Amino acid sequence: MNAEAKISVTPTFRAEYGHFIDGAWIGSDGSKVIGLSNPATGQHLANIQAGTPADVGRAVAAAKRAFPAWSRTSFEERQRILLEIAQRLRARSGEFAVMESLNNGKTVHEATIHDLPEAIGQFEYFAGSVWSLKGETHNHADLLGLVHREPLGVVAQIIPWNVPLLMASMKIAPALAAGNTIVLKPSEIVCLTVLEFVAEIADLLPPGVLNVITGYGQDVGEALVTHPDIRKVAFTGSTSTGRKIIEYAARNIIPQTLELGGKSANIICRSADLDAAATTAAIAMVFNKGEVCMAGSRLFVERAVRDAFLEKFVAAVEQIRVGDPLNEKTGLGSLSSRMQYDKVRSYFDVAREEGATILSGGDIATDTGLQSGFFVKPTILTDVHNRMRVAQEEIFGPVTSVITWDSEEELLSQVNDSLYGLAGAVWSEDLRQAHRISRAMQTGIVWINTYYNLPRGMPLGGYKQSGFGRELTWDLLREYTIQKSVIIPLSYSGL
Ligand code: TXE
Repeated sequence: MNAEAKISVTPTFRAEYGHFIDGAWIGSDGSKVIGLSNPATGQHLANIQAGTPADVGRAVAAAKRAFPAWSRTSFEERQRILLEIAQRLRARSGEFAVMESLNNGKTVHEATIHDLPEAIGQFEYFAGSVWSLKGETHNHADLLGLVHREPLGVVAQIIPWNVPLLMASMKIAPALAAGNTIVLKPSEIVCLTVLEFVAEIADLLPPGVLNVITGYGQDVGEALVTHPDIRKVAFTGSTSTGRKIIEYAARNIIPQTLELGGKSANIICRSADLDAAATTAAIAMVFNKGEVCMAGSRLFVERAVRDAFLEKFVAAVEQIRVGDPLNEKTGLGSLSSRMQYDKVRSYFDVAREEGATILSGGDIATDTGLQSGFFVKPTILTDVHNRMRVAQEEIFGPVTSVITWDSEEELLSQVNDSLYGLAGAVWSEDLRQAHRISRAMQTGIVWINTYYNLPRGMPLGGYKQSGFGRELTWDLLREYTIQKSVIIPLSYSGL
């Protein structure tokens, strides 16, 4: 291994985190802890609280108390605080990138060039959004209508383990901008950066405005979402847990924003720039170890260019170095947990049983230079048809199924034959064809001749079982506010 490429930043974080409630760190009602560890080495990092419904009750009560004052803060004040949060993150971004890598197993390079700038960007972007909360006027001949946008109250936010700091930022920034108070539950598997981030910004917010409860989903999730004082839930995670969230939300009829799984199609047409398409398809497959809801996990290649494309694609994938996430030359780090490791490996067996050919990878990676860790080789499956489990189910690892197509009609029926519809791409130098295909794809994002390129403000969200609601955009403030119509006749009408 290249020792000189190893990152030298040593982050500062605590040995144990409490729940963050009403501006203070407190132990759990149940006094049990959960260990956070480094999936690449097995090293213990910190302990967090295994929360209980009673802890949830305390956090919601604190957020409810803080709401009236926070909802009345001026736009200037909210903007100033959001920008200051961004500034605090920027000042420690090197440390946070290493912490994210340590706890999640992603490469420090990805955390540095993606997770941190994007997380900072969320606070800067939504700092500007406060000025969009200005409401509407309706000028009728003898009547004035006003439409106010009011914050909802206490919102519940539940996030996963794959990009924790960015997910927390995507949830916290718009909710605060809109004037809500928050109870956030990060993943019990990876949340070191989320907790250290909250510790870093604690003094910037009045007590109770942002509260964090840690613990297992089944222990605190239902208590949180069904609490009678919660006015909205925002969730990112699996489709099966998303279904439960909808059931919980139904009890008190609260709105939901759900960002769930995906099985995105990356489509290669005969006119594509094959070099660019192959290099990018490799990134679409291994970025964040494939633990991304938008990963390019179904690769539809037109038969005429199949062999030429695959040669370039295999070459690009086999160049990727699997190993120590802290080494700046590493392209693919450790999967986040034993759960993901077992899941991804089980799909290698499924692929074999279903008759797919493993063109590259299909195994654990042992030559990483580390003694332990959840490392798998980037894996290309061919001889796949779209109805196979490997093409239908979210594997959430660096695994791509290659499906060959002949006609656009047959292509689109397969692309859209999926429970999911989050993202996808089409590679074609024929712009008419690219637009035609992009319009027909039942998916929330379509990239043309690029992948994972999401400029600030463009909405992210799904079709079908990938969820509903759109994040990353000012429009999200609509989901964090409620409209009130005020009607004023300009002369006495008797009605
Ligand atoms: O997800 P869960 P898991 C997919 C991916 C992955 C699979 C399983 O395919 O392999 O889901 O991952 C909380 N009430 N995605 O089991 O359970 C949980 O504590 C309330 C895609 O980790 O959805 C965590 O904070 N909350 C996805 C969060 O839900 C509950 C990202 C996500 O965990 C709960 C992650 C309950 N009953 C996984 N049960 C994406 N869209 O990017 C769990 N949680």
